[in-house]
Amino acid sequence: MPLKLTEAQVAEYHEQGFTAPVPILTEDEVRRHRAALEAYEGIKGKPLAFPEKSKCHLLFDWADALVHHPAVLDAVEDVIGPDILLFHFTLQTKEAHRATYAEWHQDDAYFRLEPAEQVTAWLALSEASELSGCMRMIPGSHKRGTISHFDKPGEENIIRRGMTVDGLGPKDGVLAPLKAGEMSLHHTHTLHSSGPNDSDDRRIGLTLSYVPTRCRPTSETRPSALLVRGTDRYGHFEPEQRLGQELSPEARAAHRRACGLYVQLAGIAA
Ligand SMILES: O=C(O)CCC(=O)C(=O)O
Repeated sequence: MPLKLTEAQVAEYHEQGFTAPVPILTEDEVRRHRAALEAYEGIKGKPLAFPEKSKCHLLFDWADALVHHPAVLDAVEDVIGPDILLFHFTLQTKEAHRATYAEWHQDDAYFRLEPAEQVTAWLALSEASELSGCMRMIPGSHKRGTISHFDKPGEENIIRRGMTVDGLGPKDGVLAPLKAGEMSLHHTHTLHSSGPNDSDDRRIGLTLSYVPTRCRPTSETRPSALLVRGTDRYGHFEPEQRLGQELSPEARAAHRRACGLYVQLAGIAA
């Protein structure tokens, strides 16, 4: 019996390379976590940006709570098993009426982990609809393995390096719309993209990249990861320590180090 997903969603994940929507947060949780993010943005006077939007679970209590949320981890366990590392996390916000987009890509192009079992949990803190630029997926593309990518950075590209593949347009694939508090799961080889936000609200999404502890980096860099459930019998990643005091000098230093390792691996701060 799956812990969180339905049997049909587990089958869909393995057959199509993604499943959505998975209900995760209550309305109150959405409100609280969004308010915590936006309170900080209010102090700074701008949307959360690099480097803070990358691996923000090492800086902010709201982000630490979400990467450990039992419903998130139950759904992730349903597809990769009980020993789980958080490998990466980027807050992906599209401001209202902005042309921000993501090119078609596989997450594996950046992460380069073996075996190819990384799963991205994309959790919505506001509505992700076709109008606000929700994700699009190519069903079954995860069965094609690693596809050759090239860099295509753009001013409004949500991922600065902008790796992409040939042969797909902005309206290809199927939409994966989510209400605030819902999540999708997609496989590391699933081709996905997203379009602009033409709505009146910000589209706020958390891309939570989880791996089973048996996954290892294929690069020379040994990136960091945070054990969020189970046991790590392998030690393939430099262990991250769970956030102590939000935004403390210690937290800032740990965040800087982890982001530095990730940049060496992926060639970007995203
Ligand atoms: O949030 C989005 O629209 C796209 C994010 C994405 O594709 C990624 O982070 O890999």
